[in-house]
Amino acid sequence: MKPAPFAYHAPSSLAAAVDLLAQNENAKILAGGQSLVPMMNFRLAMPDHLIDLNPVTELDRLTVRTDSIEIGAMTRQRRMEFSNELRQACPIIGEALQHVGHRQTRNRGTIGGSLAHADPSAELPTVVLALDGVIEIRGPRGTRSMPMAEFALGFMTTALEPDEIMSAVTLPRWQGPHGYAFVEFARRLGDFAVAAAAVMMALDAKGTVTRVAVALAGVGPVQSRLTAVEEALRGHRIEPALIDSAAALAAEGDANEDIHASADYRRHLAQVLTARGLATAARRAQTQMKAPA
Ligand SMILES: Cc1cc2nc3c(=O)[nH]c(=O)nc-3n(C[C@@H](O)[C@H](O)[C@H](O)COP(=O)(O)OP(=O)(O)OC[C@H]3O[C@@H](n4cnc5c(N)ncnc54)[C@H](O)[C@@H]3O)c2cc1C
Repeated sequence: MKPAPFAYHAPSSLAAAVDLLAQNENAKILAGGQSLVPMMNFRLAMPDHLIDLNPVTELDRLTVRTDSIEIGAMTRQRRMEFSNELRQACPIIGEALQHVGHRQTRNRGTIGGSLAHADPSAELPTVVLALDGVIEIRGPRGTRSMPMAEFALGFMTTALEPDEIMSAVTLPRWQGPHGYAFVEFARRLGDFAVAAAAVMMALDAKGTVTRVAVALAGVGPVQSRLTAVEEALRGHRIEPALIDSAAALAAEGDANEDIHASADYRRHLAQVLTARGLATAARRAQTQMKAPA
């Protein structure tokens, strides 16, 4: 199918893109086009104006600092996947990207597009939520930022106003030895997750969980932080029985039901994937602690 007719704009700066978005009604931002273009082809999206961010080079940046990582909204998923600096600073991102679509979609797809599209099964928003990422937003009223936990409001809905553009995401870096894991169940390689879990974990010398973050995708209408699981782990020595009892809490609560999986099956996956993610993150944290400084 072909999209409905639209006017195409190619601004060369973020400021110009914000102006165009403010001036034109029923306008849409085009990033990698991997979700928007199929939706336009099916006429599920029919913007009158398409504002292409691809010429806005200031949005394509990846800066790894000692305490944080800043990623411009137009940074391609493939660039993130291949960045040695990012792999060393925050390997969970690369692990999650292995599950994001296909090589071809990652060549075009951007981090901003994935977060703004807000698919509840998408991997990158899950990782950004687990890492307490902060979203930077530019609009005609200036720049604002908000935690990822407040950015995704519901099924494919974000806190972006219609005249705002996501410009970057900042990820605070975990300091000291820690483990990570991104685990997913999908019907086929490259498909969206039926369910997925992102886990970060730090242990002390005795194996006690000092810090932990668990985020889940694909189960509810939006990615969620499993705070009950985190609380059950924090301050306790990590061992298989603790992982099992904490992961059981992931199965509590509502779950989506659709052609891919029943609600019960999704709850089961939530528990299994959380347990696997916790075990892998704990093992990696222990290995990190033994590694020579
Ligand atoms: C075959 C196939 C398989 C896929 N599998 C997966 C998968 O397993 N997991 C997954 O997460 N994704 C998957 N995707 C989608 C993924 O490839 C996209 O990269 C992602 O969903 C959107 O990113 P994009 O840069 O292509 O954004 P676009 O498609 O260009 O835009 C998506 C939406 O975000 C808005 N938007 C984009 N950038 C901004 C911005 N900076 N500010 C405000 N709004 C913005 C657009 O207006 C649009 O509404 C798949 C796609 C295909 C075609």
